[in-house]
Amino acid sequence: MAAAGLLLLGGCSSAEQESIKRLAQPVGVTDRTAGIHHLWMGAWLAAILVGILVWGLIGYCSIKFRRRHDDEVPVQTRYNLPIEILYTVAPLIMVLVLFYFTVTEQNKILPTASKTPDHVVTVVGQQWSWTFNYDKDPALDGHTTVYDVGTTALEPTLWLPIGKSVELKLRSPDVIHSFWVPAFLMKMDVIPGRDNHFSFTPTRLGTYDGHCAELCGTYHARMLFNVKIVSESDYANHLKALQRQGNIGPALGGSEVNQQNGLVNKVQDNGQ
Ligand SMILES: [Cu+2]
Repeated sequence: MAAAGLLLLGGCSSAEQESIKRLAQPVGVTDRTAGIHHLWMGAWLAAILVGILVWGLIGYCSIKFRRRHDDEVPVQTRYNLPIEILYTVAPLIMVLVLFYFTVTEQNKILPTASKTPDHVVTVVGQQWSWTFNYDKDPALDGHTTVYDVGTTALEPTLWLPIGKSVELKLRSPDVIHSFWVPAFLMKMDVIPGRDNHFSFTPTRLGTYDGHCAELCGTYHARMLFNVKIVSESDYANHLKALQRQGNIGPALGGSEVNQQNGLVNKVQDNGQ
């Protein structure tokens, strides 16, 4: 089986091989992702072991109790209490074990790194794009908030500096959205009236894609964005560029989306 596996891997590119080894999970890009990856691999391992056991039992039963020449019906066991208890308790144990590891991991991921993160970004999910407010960022002047914003036609980009702690505050002015960057290996709902937030430190340079993961209306599928993890100097330069462009916030209501760079939202164009 190992040889067959190797043969199968041999036919793939190195990127695909890496992906297969991670069981299709993207490479994590924050200081919180290693534990999530272990949880993912552990859950698969548990599922495979249970699968092998169940398939084994199915195979064993279908051979042992297959139809024979004598056509005799095997003993039919009904209302067997020990067996009933076994297949009630066994799944319960499985769920409890998975639940335990999930909650333990969640408790490690969610606490803020420190009381004063290096950068705070207020993420607004609005129908149907995103606004990223860099709150009074020390990389700028420490008291001006600037923002990036997108439209359904133009994906916005969230810029983050590598190696610095970041807190994302998630806000929605309309309906429930969900902030999902697959490379963060987690997502969190953006709920009107609720102050959801999470912290992390980006650990890998690059551009990663993001989505809204909660069906939020007609153009839900267009709520795409990018995350760019860059050097501290590139981050500071980007914030300065936003300031020069006049993207001075905070922009929390989602209405700024219609004024960005002279872009006018189609809905407004149509007078709707
Ligand atoms: Cu959405």
